[in-house]
Amino acid sequence: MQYRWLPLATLLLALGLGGPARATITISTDVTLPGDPTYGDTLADEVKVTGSAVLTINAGGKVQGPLEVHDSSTVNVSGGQVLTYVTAYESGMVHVSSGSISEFLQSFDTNSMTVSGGSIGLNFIVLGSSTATMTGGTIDGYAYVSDDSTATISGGKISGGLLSFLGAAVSLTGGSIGGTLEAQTTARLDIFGCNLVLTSNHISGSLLDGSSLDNPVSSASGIVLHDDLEPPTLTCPANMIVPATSAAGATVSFSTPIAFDNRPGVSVVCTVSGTAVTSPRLFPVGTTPVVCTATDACGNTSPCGFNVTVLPIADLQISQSADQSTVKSGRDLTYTLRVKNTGPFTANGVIVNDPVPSGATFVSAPGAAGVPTVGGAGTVSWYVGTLTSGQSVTLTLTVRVTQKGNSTMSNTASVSGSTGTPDPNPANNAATLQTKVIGNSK
Ligand SMILES: [Ca+2]
Ligand SMILES: [Ca+2]
Repeated sequence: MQYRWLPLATLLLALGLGGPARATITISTDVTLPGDPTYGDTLADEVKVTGSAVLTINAGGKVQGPLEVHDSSTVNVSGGQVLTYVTAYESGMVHVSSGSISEFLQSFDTNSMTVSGGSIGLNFIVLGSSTATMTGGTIDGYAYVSDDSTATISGGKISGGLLSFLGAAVSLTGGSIGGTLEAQTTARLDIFGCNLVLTSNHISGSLLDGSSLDNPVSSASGIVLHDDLEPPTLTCPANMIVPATSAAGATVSFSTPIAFDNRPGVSVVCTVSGTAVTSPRLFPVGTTPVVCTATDACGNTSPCGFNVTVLPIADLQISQSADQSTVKSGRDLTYTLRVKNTGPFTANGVIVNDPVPSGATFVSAPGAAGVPTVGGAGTVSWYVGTLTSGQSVTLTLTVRVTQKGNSTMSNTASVSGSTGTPDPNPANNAATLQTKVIGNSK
């Protein structure tokens, strides 16, 4: 162990020379304070936790101590108080998430310790190949890390300073450190942040959690700075094409672009015309570019983009009637087709098709662009072109009935538009009319 840098009072306590002799309470089965039937809310003497026992100190629980954690046992300080100090031996574990340890927390062997909340009144001492993690809480004194131990600090507050010795490996990504940063005699202190600057006796910059670093340095030889200069990578969704659902456009859901970075803390914002947007969003008819930017914890950025195209829609509909509900075989029959665009947008490329019914031959179709020969069979086509919303057109087809009487003749006409103007209601794009055929007129 390396005691050269520890204050004398801490050293005496660490060697067990500081306190008056007390009785020892040995705990070898799980105990939770307050509420344990044997102990109530207080362990009033020195306490030794052994075996694989778990001692949990919740709010209202109190341990006089000193408190020793041996073997593979665990102490959870989750809201109560340890009025002296806590020492971990062998593979003992200590987790401080709330509450307080009035003096110090120390580990001597291959211990595992976490501090995520609460407070430690003096020092956090990590020795003997221990592993320590600090994500929150406060340490009013120093953090000492030595003897090949490792410590990871990403949050919380250490008021005194962060000192490492003798093969220790310390990683600092966040939190607040008062006082000096040291990495002496083969220790290594890796600092991850943004715009880190190390001069001979001072270090400044910001850590990855955004907290600022502005500390004296007593030895810079083992301090390694890791500025994040690497921008995130950002992958946008593919371009989207959707039909409008109303004259206003369409409400479109898009997935948030996926960002990766070498450090935590990357954020993604998407904008349309410079204004932040989130999914789902109403997009107007037409093509709208969406621009997204990923920003990492150090302000490095990467862009990506995608287009949302909302197609105009037009509900075309067709209906038909005939000039006779009952026709004699051999006579002519005229169908009237009525085609309407009920909107909400203009329809383009409108085509009406009407195959001459079987049992009839073609006679005439005014305005049709494609017709069968007179007396023949085939499909009549009208290229109507553009129909604005609400506009309609009426077409006629005359056929000669050739099928025998006492039968039924069926005519089906259909309408379609450009694929660039989808039809939200295809069910009314075809109409069929049945006409009764009676005996030969000749
Ligand atoms: Ca980065
Ligand atoms: Ca339709």
